[in-house]
Amino acid sequence: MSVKVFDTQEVQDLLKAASNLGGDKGSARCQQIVHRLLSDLFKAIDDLDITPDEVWAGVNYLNKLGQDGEAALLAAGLGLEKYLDIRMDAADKAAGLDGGTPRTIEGPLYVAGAPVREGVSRIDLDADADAGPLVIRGTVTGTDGKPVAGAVVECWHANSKGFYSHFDPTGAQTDFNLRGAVRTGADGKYEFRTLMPVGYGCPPQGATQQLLDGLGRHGSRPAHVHFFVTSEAHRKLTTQFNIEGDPLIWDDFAYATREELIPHVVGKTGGTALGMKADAYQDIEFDIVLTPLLEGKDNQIVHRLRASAAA
Ligand code: MBD
Ligand code: FE
Repeated sequence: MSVKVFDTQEVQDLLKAASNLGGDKGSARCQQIVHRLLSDLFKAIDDLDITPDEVWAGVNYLNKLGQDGEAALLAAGLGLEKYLDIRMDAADKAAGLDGGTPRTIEGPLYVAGAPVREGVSRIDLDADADAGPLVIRGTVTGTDGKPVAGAVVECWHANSKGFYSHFDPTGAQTDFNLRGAVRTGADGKYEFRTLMPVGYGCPPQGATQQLLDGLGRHGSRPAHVHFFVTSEAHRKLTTQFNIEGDPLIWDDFAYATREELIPHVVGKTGGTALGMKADAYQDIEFDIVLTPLLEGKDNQIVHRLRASAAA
């Protein structure tokens, strides 16, 4: 069947009616976006001769996606979240803002509410026999190189199974295991005492992996650590680093890897004195450079639904 109906008056009228384009109730922005997205979908159905069976498979897929609570996970896996970063990078460049630590995607697994400590926080609250000790530390500066006092550095990462607390299907972790927040002092320094993470994999029976299977793609990420860094006089930074040496570093299903975000991992001793679970530990120095407000405003604040818990 290679009929083409998209450009007919009937279909164009249908699109306008369905989105209530130009209507006096509802939101003009909502109407505009729905009209455009629905038009693009209708056009794709015409162009690719997408069959009724395929359309209903897609509609059903959306139900499963919602049931599984994986819409934000799929957004990461399809590169939508990366695309937003590419656009924000371009906007920064156009505004002449550069020199900060590169952003990379937040992902769907942040939990708000970690207790804020001064300078250093031990965040491995639950035992994890398969994970070795890790210190993550660095200095927060501005693009002028001066330490930033009063910055809040939040981090979160997976355990030795690649699971995040609060979202762990095994129920093995308390809410803020491997999640922390520290406030910098005058020296701008922060430090987390924690355990080495392992890379994440999408739930094998979930909607995201189902689609990835159809594309012949894997659903895994290299081991990584997420950060939010906030400071009154700077823009909020959302970033991550990868664990050097992970074989998936340049094969991340969520496309978050950036060359500047692969700090060295250095073996050290003296962990016992730091309260770590063993004397030999891995050390990652990750300095963070924040960018100034743009005309007095933080244009990097992203509003999205996020989990939260009470510490
Ligand atoms: C993760 O840990 C993650 O960071 C992203 C982006 C998607 C799924 C799991
Ligand atoms: Fe993650």
